[in-house]
Amino acid sequence: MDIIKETNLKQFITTVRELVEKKLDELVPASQTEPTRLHEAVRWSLLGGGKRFRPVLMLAVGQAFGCEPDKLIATAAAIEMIHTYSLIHDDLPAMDDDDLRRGRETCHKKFDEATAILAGDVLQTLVFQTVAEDATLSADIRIRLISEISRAGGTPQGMVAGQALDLAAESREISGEELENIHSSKTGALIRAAARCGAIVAGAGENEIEAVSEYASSLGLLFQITDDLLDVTAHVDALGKTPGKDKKAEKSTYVSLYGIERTREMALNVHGEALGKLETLNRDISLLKEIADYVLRRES
Ligand code: GRG
Repeated sequence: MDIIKETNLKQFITTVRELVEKKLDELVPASQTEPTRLHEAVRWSLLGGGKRFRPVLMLAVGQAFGCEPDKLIATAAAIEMIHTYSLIHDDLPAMDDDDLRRGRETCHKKFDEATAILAGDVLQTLVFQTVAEDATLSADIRIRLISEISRAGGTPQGMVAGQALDLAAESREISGEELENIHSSKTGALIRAAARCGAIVAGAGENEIEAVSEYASSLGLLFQITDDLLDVTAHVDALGKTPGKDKKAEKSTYVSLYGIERTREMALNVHGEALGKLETLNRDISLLKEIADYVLRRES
């Protein structure tokens, strides 16, 4: 498939969502596959909505470096799988204990806790199978992608450690620096990995990968800041998950530490930083700029 022609982000997002959802549907076992309850649960969480932000970012970075979607789509789907596994486990009673995700019942509510844990486990391992078996890529690239994604998951700088720090920080006030550190690992690591994987598949140089990485770090921070704002300002229908959860869990957030107005100013500053990091790239960065604008203004 050729480079996606749409330069408008809205159209690009629609096209990427279609591609990713088709790929995800192919990659996960059909609901009728035994054990059916497990596979129904995987499909319930994976194919039931979601912005597909990380795949959009990966394909937009790949496209900026001239790479066609065929080489990017399996890894983008894999990144959506690891993200979905984290959401399933995050919603469990032992963690955030939530009933609503992506506008419908969370996995453990629809099915049961054991099935939800196992559905997350299936998705986490399917991630690495998907990348390892992607015949459109060389073995070297596949190994590099597996390294990037696994680092974003389980290392001390990754998502799981970030989740542990986040849980440990509940019910106590933390510093702005601590908050940034939690989010850099919990949310930022996977967003960074999505962008880096796009650049790696596209054959970008090391300096370019670093610039993309820095852009994605700012984008991840912006994503979290707007998440905190939405938790206090958005309605449940737009959000598709329960708003007001942070306050209820006595979590420190950008809003609880700095108030709404200062948090909005921080969002603008971080947005500016993200754009600044793109300037060093001698590429068509229009979509990547639009993604930063979208994260700044998002309503869900
Ligand atoms: C349980 C290992 C483990 C990790 C959980 C990402 C995460 C770590 C928890 C999610 C908690 C949360 C609400 C974080 C705020 C930012 C964020 C990652 C939101 C969810 O991602 P979206 O908005 O969700 O991209 P969709 O549904 O659109 O894919």
